[in-house]
Amino acid sequence: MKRFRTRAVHAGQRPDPLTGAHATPVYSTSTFAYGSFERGARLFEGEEAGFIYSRIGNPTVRAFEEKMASLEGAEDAVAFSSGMAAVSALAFTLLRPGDEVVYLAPLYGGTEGFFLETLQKFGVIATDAGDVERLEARLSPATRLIYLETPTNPNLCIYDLAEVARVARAHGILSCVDNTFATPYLTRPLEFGIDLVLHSATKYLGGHGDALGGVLAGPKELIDAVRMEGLRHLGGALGAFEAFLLLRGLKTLPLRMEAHCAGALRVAEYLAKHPTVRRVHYPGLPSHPGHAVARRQMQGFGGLVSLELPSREAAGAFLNSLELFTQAVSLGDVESLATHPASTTHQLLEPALRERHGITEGLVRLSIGIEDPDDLIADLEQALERATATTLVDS
Ligand code: 4LM
Repeated sequence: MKRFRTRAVHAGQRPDPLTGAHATPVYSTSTFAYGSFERGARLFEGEEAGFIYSRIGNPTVRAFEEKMASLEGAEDAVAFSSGMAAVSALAFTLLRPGDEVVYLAPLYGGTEGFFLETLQKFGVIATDAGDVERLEARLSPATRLIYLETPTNPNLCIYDLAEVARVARAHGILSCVDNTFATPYLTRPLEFGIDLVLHSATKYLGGHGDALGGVLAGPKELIDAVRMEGLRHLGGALGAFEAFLLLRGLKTLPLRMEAHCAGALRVAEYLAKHPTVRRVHYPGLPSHPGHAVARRQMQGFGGLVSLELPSREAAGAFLNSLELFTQAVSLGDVESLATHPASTTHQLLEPALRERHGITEGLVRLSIGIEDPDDLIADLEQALERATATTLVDS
């Protein structure tokens, strides 16, 4: 098998058989002519492989799925219109009333909200196991799925994938890791024995903040099941143009991730020395509680850095003073972004739940882009100066 950087460029893509087009064309078509009554019947029976209708398969989207399967080391992958479409398709395919999802918090606020509110309406229970040490004890006969992120959104906890996989396998329970923050360049969960890996492709996979997408990768049998139920019936299909943008983004994933990781480490080291910053969360800092595990399971520590300022007001003053960072949700773009999770990405969670997950009012999440780290640090420096002035006035 070719190495990762080579697969990022080539996997899933070949010259267009009809025209020889070198870049995978945007197959902007809803439906595909099957040519004859007999072939139509064979396609629908699954006796012959071929495209039928773009909600369940499209050549541009298929190239993206094949590239992602290759990068994650999975048998197959299925793409969606967003990360949340992937999460909901997975859940509605695998779970039945009475089943339980055990998850390791925190998660992206939308995912935890979906687990606690939407799934509950369909009789599925979602339980936060708290940490890996307590995971095994929290499983019940109804547990059907173990779900986690690592590093976690927004405060970058690290979970031990080998240990999660061991527990899941010992109990015959499926495990799924949302690998959005790490990307397959830094961590490939399936190599640790995890069953399924999910992404918001909107983030690092696309990398340029111009496309929404999601993807799920894993064993062919499970991917087929999710495609034929969760994708076909819920309908969250990835568009061909978005697939084209994601394919283009993926070619430079390794190069971008190197720049994100190098920049984030510089920023984290700078912030860790700043007197106004109460705490820095970055798995690349030796002081991070998950540093040793991160060293084992990541080939770089990622592009997200979170910092705790003394108060919500200080966080607001800091964010309003940033000039190079854009105040916006989302992450993984070439441009640096900054947000206040408690009032944005995790705002829907009950304050007590946020508190329990360590999503404090002073927490700010930075997505470090690929700009020159010296310019980013200069911007943080001037913004921290203004936040410090606010803090002094407050106290
Ligand atoms: C954000 N995140 O945090 P779509 N999984 C993870 C995520 O961070 C997200 C999703 C899934 C943010 C969006 C506003 C770890 C999203 C959901 O947004 O549906 O592609 O992915 O800023």
